[in-house]
Amino acid sequence: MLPKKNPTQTESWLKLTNLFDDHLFVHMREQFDQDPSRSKRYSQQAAGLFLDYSKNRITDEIWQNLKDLANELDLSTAINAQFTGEEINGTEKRSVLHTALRLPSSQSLIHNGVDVVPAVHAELQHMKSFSEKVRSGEWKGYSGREINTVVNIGIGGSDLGPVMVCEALKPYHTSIQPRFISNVDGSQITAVLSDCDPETTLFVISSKSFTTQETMTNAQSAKNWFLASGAKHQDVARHFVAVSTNLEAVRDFGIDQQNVFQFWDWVGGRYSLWSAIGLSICLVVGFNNFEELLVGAHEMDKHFQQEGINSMPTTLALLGVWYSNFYGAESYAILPYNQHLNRFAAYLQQADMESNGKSVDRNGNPVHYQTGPIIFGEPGTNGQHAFYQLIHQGTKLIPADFIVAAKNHHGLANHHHQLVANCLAQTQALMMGKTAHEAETELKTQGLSSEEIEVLLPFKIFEGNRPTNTIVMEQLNPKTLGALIALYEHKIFVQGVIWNIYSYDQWGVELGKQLAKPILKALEEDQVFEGDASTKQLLDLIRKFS
Ligand code: G6Q
Repeated sequence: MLPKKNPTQTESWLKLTNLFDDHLFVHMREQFDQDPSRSKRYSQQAAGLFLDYSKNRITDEIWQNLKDLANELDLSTAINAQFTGEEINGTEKRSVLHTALRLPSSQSLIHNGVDVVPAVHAELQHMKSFSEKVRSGEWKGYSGREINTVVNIGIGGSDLGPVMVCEALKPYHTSIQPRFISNVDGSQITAVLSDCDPETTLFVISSKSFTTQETMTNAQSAKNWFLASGAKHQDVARHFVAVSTNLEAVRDFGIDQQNVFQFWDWVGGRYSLWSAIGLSICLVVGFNNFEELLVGAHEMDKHFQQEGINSMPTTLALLGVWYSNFYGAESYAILPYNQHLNRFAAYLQQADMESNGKSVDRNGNPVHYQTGPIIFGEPGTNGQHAFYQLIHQGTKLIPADFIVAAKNHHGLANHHHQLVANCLAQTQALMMGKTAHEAETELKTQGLSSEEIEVLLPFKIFEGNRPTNTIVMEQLNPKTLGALIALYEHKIFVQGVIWNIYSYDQWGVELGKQLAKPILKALEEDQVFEGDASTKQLLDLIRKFS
């Protein structure tokens, strides 16, 4: 079981509070000047990723106390509880074993008396043989043509992972185009289907529960579209497959039992891309690349399990705690300098905010400290021309992770040099800032008069001392991507352990779903809505206009 200690009641928390007061005015720039070994000391490597965390507001003493905090809160026990399949999702009474999906077939993991690894690998084999048939053209559509488009229909955890990975691995795409339908807004399915040919399109209906309103509505509309094209009911089996834990509901939808890919209730939705939910990834990049993704994640799992408090995920987690709980930072930027990672921040928004957006602790008490931050981000260099101004000179402290690969897939060296230079320059600027003296010298060099300089100077100063981490990999490939995703998964877990919250439930998404039912009924049946005056007014207005 997970420990249930209030972090603010620990000795280390108290020490960190005092250290925070003592170090409030220490500037990283001075720390770098005084200690040239700082970058080496605050760097680490794991699973093909290099992390430089030296541009953070830490000293050796602060760092040691942050680790002591993790120790006092029994992080090692918690890691062991997760990896061995204890029911750490306490409110849903479930184990959390996405790490088991990445175990090699030679290993075993006993869950409720059964080794889960053979079942995991049997399903991987199922995904392999199916994806190879489709990719080789052996699997044909109803008119005898090969499949060239895969449409994943799913939402939340059954969408964001596959979308993000398919985007990230674009250089590994071959003949099959991925498309995604998630929103119940009919404009998405209309746009996607307008580009698809029913004879060459395969639909993957991805839904753990197979009851999610959006997915079921989209799946039914896709089936109607398919049948309206002239296909017959018996052709559905060649164009629709399902990924689910609810086999009965899949059968009721009319999908061939042979074409159902399974997973288990110990795989949380937002941690499910490693399971059969990754089928669309397999179809698009090939099974070997999907396997490499698992290998990279497993390497990070081993590192995390072995190194625990000294691991890279714990480093990121502790730095996040330092800024959230002591500096009061409320947000966190994910800034990949890689266009292929353009959905990475959106993916982490779900992984992090749905996991750690909690305000009740594991004892059922309200928490009186910050928990999960607001995650946002866009790829560099685009973000530089948009929201970076606030990170550099705004009133808020926004810790940020910069992610960059040394090699590219496109071969345009001048583009890549500019990309890398910008990434490194941003972290340097955020750390160093620009002093009044430097700004004044610069303005003088530009030939400004002393009166002009006096007016302009306050705007030209950068305080600096803004914390960043930089994650470097040789190349963004399936293996490093797997390691990168697992890095953040474990970071989120460590923070949940420290904040004494349950990271693997999501009760907060339920209320809106419940309240949508009577509104939908009122809309569909043109009935009077019994509810609050504002909602009633809005509903009446929409009905009047429609
Ligand atoms: C993730 C959540 C949620 C879920 C979707 C889709 O952790 O549980 O985002 O993935 O609601 O659920 P289904 O896969 O059951 O359709």
